[in-house]
Formats: sequence, structure tokens, C-alpha cells
Amino acid sequence: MDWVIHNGEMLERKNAKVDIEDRGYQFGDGVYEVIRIYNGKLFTATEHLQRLVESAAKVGITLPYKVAELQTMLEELISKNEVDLGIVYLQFTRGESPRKHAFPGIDVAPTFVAYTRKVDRPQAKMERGMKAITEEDIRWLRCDIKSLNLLGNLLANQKATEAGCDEAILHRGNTVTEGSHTNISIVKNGIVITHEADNFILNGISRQVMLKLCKEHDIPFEERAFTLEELNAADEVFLTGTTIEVVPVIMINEKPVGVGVPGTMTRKLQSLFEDEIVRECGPLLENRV
Ligand code: DCS
Repeated sequence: MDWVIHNGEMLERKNAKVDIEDRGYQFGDGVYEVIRIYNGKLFTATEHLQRLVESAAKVGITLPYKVAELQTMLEELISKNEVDLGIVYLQFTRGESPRKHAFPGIDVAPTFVAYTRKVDRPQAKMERGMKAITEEDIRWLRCDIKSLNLLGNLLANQKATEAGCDEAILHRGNTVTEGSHTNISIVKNGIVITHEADNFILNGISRQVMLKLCKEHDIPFEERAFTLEELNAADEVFLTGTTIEVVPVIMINEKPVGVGVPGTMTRKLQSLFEDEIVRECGPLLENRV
């Protein structure tokens, strides 16, 4: 059976109903998170849930649960659905109320839903790499908020899909920001470069894990904006994200990145990232890259 959480209650999915005037449905007025599950355990749960609290605060939604309470509920859901390898998705909207732009009163409680899904590690992509296109970043100026409003991301990702690619690398003018649903880093002369965590990107938890690993292993890195020219001249390019961990990009706009195969720095970070997962969630068995 497929169980979900709806406003704190565990229900069968078919019994969970949200009103057509829920502000998430009407306006995309809400925030969300996606957390990885390995061996039935959440990976970097506190970091994700803390970001959820911050995203909610930035748009004036007060979450009715503490981080620890949320984590307990999610763990119960994962165990009930017997998910070994997958994700948990959770979102809070500003609640159900007659459609009007201004926020409803404090009597309207946020709507909370969470569900799980079995998701494999993208083994082939992790080994061989992904293809990407570049696309103008037309999103709003608060990309630091993990908001339900994803139209800018979806339009870009659809273009990538239609071009037979996996991801769209977004840029504002000449400045590269992030992927449509991933963070991007380049490697030049042994230095990892990724956009600083400001309002132009989502500060990815996988990005933060990757930077922590750089620090711990004396890998030089710079958190700064880089240009399309730097992207095109990079030795290596890789993406980070909850479901993909660290994935090499081997082709951008049909041109090979570097020599067109995953680079040594990307390989090193993939392996360190796996070690981090193993430390927190236990061995990865047959799914190791
Ligand atoms: N940038 C954007 C725009 C994202 O949507 C995501 C995650 C990331 C970066 C990477 O962040 P994490 O490392 O914290 O995952 N997107 C989630 C999503 O919508 N589906 O899966 C992950």
C-alpha cells in the first residue's frame, strides 16, 4: 500500500485530498523539499529540513512542526512504505482559502503533504556523464527559496529534453547560475568553482556536502560567479543534486567538455560523496559507481 502524510496524519494515498482552492494549487504558494533515502535512512535530513524552515520563513509561512518532529514523521512514512532506495517529497502550502492574492488570516493553517518514491541511483549517467544545453535564466530573483513555483525551471528543462539532453545550464546574461534542478560546478586547473550561495541559486544540500568534502580533503575551491566563456573552457563540469549526487557533464550544446569524458576531479568527488553516504546511511552494495 502507498501511504502518504496529509496534515500530520498517515493516510492511504487515495484518501488524501486537497481542496481546489489550496494556495499551492492556485498560486504555487508554498515550499518543498526532496530528501534522499539510502538503506531506508534519510541522508542529510537535518540540512534539508532546516532549509525548508528557512524557505518557509522567507515567504512568511510558519511551519506547525519542529525539524525533529518532521523527521520522525518522515521516518515513519519511509518505514511504512518500506522504501530502501528512493526519495521523500514534502511540501507546505499557505493553506486552503478563497482565491485572493493577499495572504489569508492566521486561522488558515498550512497544508502539509509528504510521499515517498523508489528512485534508483542514476548509475549510467554517473558513470558516463550527462549532456546539457545552456539556456537563459528567466526565473525570479529569489532562487534561494525552494518554492513550488518552478515554471522557469520546467521550461528550461523541457528545452533540454527536446534537445535530447538531461539538463539545462542556466545563465543570466554571461553569468552561469545553476541547472534547472541541479547546482553546477566547473573545474579549471584543479580548482572547483561554483556560484556563491546568494539569491540567484538554490544553495543545494549536495552542493554543500561537496564543498565540505573539498575543505576536508584540501581540494581548492572558489564560491563565485563564473562566465559562459569559463564554462566553455572548463577542464571538467559536474552537477550536484539530491537524486543524482555528483554527475559529470561531458557535452554542452553538442560540444565536448574538456576531452569529452568524466574528469579525475569529478571522479574523486563522486567517490568522496559515496563515502559520505556510506558513513551516514550504511553500505551502498551493488549500487556503487
Ligand atoms: N537547484 C535547483 C533549482 C534545484 O531544484 C535543486 C534540487 C538543486 C539546485 C540541488 O539541490 P539539492 O542538492 O539540495 O538537491 N531540486 C530537487 C527537485 O526538485 N527534485 O530533486 C531535487
